[in-house]
Amino acid sequence: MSKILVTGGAGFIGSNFVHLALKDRPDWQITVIDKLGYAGNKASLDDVLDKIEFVKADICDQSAIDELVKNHDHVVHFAAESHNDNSLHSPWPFVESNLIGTFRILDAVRIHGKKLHHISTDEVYGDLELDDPSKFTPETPYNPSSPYSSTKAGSDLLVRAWVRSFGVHATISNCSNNYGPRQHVEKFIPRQITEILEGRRPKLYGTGENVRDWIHVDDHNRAVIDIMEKGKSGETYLIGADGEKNNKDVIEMILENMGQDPSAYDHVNDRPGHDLRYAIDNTKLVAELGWQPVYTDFESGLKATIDWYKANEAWWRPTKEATEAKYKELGR
Ligand code: NAD
Ligand code: TDX
Repeated sequence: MSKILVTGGAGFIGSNFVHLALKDRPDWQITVIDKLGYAGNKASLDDVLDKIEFVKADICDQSAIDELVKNHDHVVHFAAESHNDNSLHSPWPFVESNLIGTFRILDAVRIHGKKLHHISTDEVYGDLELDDPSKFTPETPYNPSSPYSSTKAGSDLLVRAWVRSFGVHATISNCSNNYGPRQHVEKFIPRQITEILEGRRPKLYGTGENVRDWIHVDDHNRAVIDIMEKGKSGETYLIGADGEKNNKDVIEMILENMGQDPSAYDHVNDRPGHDLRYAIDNTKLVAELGWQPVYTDFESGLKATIDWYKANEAWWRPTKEATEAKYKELGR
């Protein structure tokens, strides 16, 4: 029986990880720590609360983290401030959770001799040109653009230093853009779906030529489990499922799928410093760990995601108004 501590387990990817792990690894004993910030939603775990332990606490709280890490075998660290747009007008929570919080976890893992898997993003590599045929590899130099991605890059470097200097057992994964159920309505795909459900038009930043490499959240989390079980300490694994699409095409697909005119969207103010393109080379993950994505058809994964938001209005409704009020201030 492995005792797994999941940080940020009330967020989008963390809550989907808990659901998947309960199904695929019934011998794991799972504890979630989450501060239930604006993006944390305990309702994402409502149906499994009797199967896990839930602790409402901040990962920056040294004594809470020390006590929890001491009593577990493996920490999987999802907790972070995760939205680029927020990081552009209030960067401090990103420095706090992503850097100081990761430091607290690393130090507890070092002191108690436990294992860590650190969840990171492809955004640490910066962006690629639209016409560049190359993709990010584990050797691509770090070149983050936003306060969000720079604090994630810093957290990765802390992990690498704790492995090298203190012999901590840790792995890192850098994944591309996730989609699926239980994603906060501030993010691109859920925002557009819920705008349409509200009878409003989707909002495309700038020209919409920007490319994201979409992966279903369950494919990401299956790779995380593979890395936790088979990954080598000190190694970085890139997770992506060859899902490159530009934002304009995705908005049109959402509109069509929801029975609307595919051109019925608005262009709004662009994001300052907006990364052009992300693309992941997943060769190492596939060759060394034998991982393969299950959701290879983006349109059917997107349709299932749209259906989830249609069926779960009670989940997203409480956060929708405040999210759109924030965007209105930014002209987006
Ligand atoms: P999210 O914002 O939906 O969830 C983050 C969770 O962490 C929330 O529940 C929040 O309450 C919690 N949290 C934040 N700061 C905390 C703190 N100081 N103490 C305790 N809990 C705290 O984000 P997400 O999209 O699920 O992302 C999870 C992780 O995956 C992040 O590390 C992110 O950088 C990474 N990631 C996300 C994507 C993506 O497409 N969403 C892609 C690659 C990597
Ligand atoms: O309303 C919108 N209109 C729009 O055109 C929103 C919210 C976004 N966009 C664009 C900006 C991006 O090019 O869509 C793209 C995706 O935007 P986000 O969902 O904000 O994601 P992104 O900035 O690419 O970052 C995401 O993927 C990497 C996650 O939020 C990060 O946590 C992860 O590290």
